[in-house]
Amino acid sequence: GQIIHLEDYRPTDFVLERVDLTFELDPRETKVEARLIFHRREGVDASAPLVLDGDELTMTGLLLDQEEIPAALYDVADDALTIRGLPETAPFEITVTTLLSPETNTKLMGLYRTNKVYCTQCEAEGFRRITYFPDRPDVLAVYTVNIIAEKATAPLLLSNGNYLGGADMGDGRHFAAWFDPHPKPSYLFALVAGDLGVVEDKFTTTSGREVALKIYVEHGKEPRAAYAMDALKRSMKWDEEVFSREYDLDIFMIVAVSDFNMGAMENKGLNVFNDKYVLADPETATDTDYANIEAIIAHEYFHNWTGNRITCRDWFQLCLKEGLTVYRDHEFSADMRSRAVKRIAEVRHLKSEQFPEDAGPLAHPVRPTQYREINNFYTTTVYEKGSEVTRMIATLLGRDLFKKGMDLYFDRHDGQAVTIEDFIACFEDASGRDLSQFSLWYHQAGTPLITASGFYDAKKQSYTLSLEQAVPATPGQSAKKSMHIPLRVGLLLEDGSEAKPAAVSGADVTGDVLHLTERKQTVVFAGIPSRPVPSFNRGFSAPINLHIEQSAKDRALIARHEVDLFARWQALNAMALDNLAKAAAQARNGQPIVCDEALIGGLLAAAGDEGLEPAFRAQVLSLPSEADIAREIGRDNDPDAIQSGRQAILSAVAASGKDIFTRLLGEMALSGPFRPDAASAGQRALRNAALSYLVYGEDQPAKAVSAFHSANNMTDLSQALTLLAHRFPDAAETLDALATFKKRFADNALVIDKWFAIQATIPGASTLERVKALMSDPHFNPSNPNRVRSLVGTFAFSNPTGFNRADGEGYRFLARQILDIDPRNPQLAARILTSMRSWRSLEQVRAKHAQEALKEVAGAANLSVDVSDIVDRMLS
Ligand code: HT7
Ligand code: ZN
Repeated sequence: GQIIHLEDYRPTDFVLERVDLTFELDPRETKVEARLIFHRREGVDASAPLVLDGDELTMTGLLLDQEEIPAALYDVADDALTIRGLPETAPFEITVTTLLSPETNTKLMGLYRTNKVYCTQCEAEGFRRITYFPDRPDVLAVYTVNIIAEKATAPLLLSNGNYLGGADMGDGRHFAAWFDPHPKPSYLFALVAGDLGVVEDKFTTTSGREVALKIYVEHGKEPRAAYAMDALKRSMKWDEEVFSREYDLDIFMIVAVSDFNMGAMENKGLNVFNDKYVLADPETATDTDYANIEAIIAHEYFHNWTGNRITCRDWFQLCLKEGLTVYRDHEFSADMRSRAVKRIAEVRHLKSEQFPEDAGPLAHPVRPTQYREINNFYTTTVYEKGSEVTRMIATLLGRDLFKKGMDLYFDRHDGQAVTIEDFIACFEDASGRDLSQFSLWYHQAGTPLITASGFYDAKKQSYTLSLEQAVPATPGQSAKKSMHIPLRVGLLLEDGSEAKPAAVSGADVTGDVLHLTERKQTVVFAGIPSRPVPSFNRGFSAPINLHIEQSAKDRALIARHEVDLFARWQALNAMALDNLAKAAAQARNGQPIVCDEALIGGLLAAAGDEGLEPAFRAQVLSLPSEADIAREIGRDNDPDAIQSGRQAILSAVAASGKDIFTRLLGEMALSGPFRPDAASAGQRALRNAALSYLVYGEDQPAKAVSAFHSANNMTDLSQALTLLAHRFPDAAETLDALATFKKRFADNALVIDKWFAIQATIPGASTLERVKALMSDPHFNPSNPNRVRSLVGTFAFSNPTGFNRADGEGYRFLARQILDIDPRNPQLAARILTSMRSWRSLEQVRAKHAQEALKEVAGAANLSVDVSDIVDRMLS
């Protein structure tokens, strides 16, 4: 596990021209023949050897232009094949033969088997587990792939690009050939072979080309792929309309598999998906599942241009494709659904996942400059903060110039492997703006904190905002420069109308965007008739923390009158967070917990406001989570006190809002067949939010039991089960409902995952024993990433009181799990371990236990680089 540095980047000595692969598939002994045509790059020393990457390979043949290479001219090490004595200028062909065992490949990288299906995962460095290869994203080549397999078990043989043809081999085997005309890096290679069902459709591009669409799923599950297909067609159309991007092959395929380390993979023309993000029907999928499927189908499809046609020069540039593609999928979902509600959900996610990462030991820049294990950099910072940085470019430039910059990017760099600097240059060239200070967003880690205070001068009719920015120190970066922060601000007058300043000085302003560029800035708004209430960071225009003293009354004014719906939610959320942090302190000190009347008033007013869409009202009612409260408090956290405080606030809101909630239960009821659209989902969300308060307001499970029995879709059913399990964990009704649910969905692993997750998040110390018991359930499979994430991952990430037990047993349990998973699947182990990234903000007894558990992991023998990288950074 050496450290790789960005500054060490050099192009390869040899240029790869073409790749010809032949796979003879077998569960234990797959033979791969790779024919690679290279030439020495101009100017490269004639004695320079060819060095190819490898990982856990068995090589059985090595030829140069079809002649065996003498042993003296090559070396095979664990991770590399080095060949000397190669032609000085002429192109040459290297043929490497390797043997693989897909069935025993438990890392799910390279070629592996899942439910009898052969499948590959090559990003980031999985191709080197298939053959020796220059396995880096700046090596682009055209691939031909021949697949040979048993006809009976693998009637379907798929790879990237267009289908060339196939034939029966007469010996029980058959073959198929695929050709991908678009030069691509090895990480986008894919092969799938097996026996699967298919859903087919067509899409005609703007220029009139017909594309065959195919989604492959396990036999019998075809009807559950209909929504994914619909989302795919909408994504294709949207990318044409909004980004002028057309699809570029005759066929686009998606394969759903049940063992997968991440959500999905954008292999050229052959996306491979975790089946969780393909399969949906009303009986088994929640509204959240539908929304995720839509977003991830879109995300992977959008990669065809942002990632595949234009790819990354090296893995430091990961945000070039990921941040940009997340931005694109966010915009897509905003157009498909409610923009404001989508933005609220995005910001909630960003704050609960990325902000803690940026504030802890794993903080790193959106464009890092060093790594030990690239798999550990598929982070929320690269993805979600990377998306926010792209969004800020759009905010700075405005819609038209942003589009012009994107068009220039596609034009200038199609077919290339490029850097963030190349990307930024397109926006500078398209707009004539200087984005050098703005670029710090890519290079400085840590969430900037803006401290603001306002002063109104009635005599001068002017309003002065004093603003100060600070970027916290992060690992490896102690001193930070001032950033260019585009902060959207509105000034609301008493009657709720927006002040229109006669002049603004002290900062550049475009529309309602204040451009903060200095550490301290004093901005004066002239011509303000009365004391205004500032509404900061409308639409969450910048991913920052804001510190401002604002009264509940002022926040309530924003919540009632802001034209920006996001800002309305933000005001209520801030009000709630203040109150919840206070409640935690009161609980910890044994004081009575006080719920602010303004908060209750604000929440209930929004809940009952029929002028607002139900999904928005549901977002308002969903209080900040225990993790959000811990983040707000920042240090010396006691999860039990946070939970008690939150519980008390919830009960107070429940008591005051009983009538409204009861009314909403009836008003938001839906009739007719289930529809997964955003409006229906919003009604279900508001109804379930109301139900949740009603259940928390009572001592009896009757309402939850009745909701459980009357539910006719998975959203309502799983919500009811969650309420029962979390509020009445030991009631006979709960045991009964859990058993009924399990029996009904015993043959659907994705639904059983919900059953695991609901139980793993039951608050309190005794859940650890429950989780341990569930690990012996026949439905649990320690080798399947979805099962492990649902039970162990959900417990560690999403059960603050259960996991952070004061006696440290939760941490010790996790340490043992990590050491158990690591030898099989290091990526999965490393990811789940990041659940402990905020351990330093716990109170000292828990923090000490957490540190000891981490040390236990760090000290274990034979740790993977993945886990040792994470644990070392967390302890340093
Ligand atoms: N680009 C994909 C990343 C991915 C991945 C990375 C490491 C190991 C396994 C993986 N599977 C997928 C997913 C995406 O962002 O679209
Ligand atoms: Zn992606």
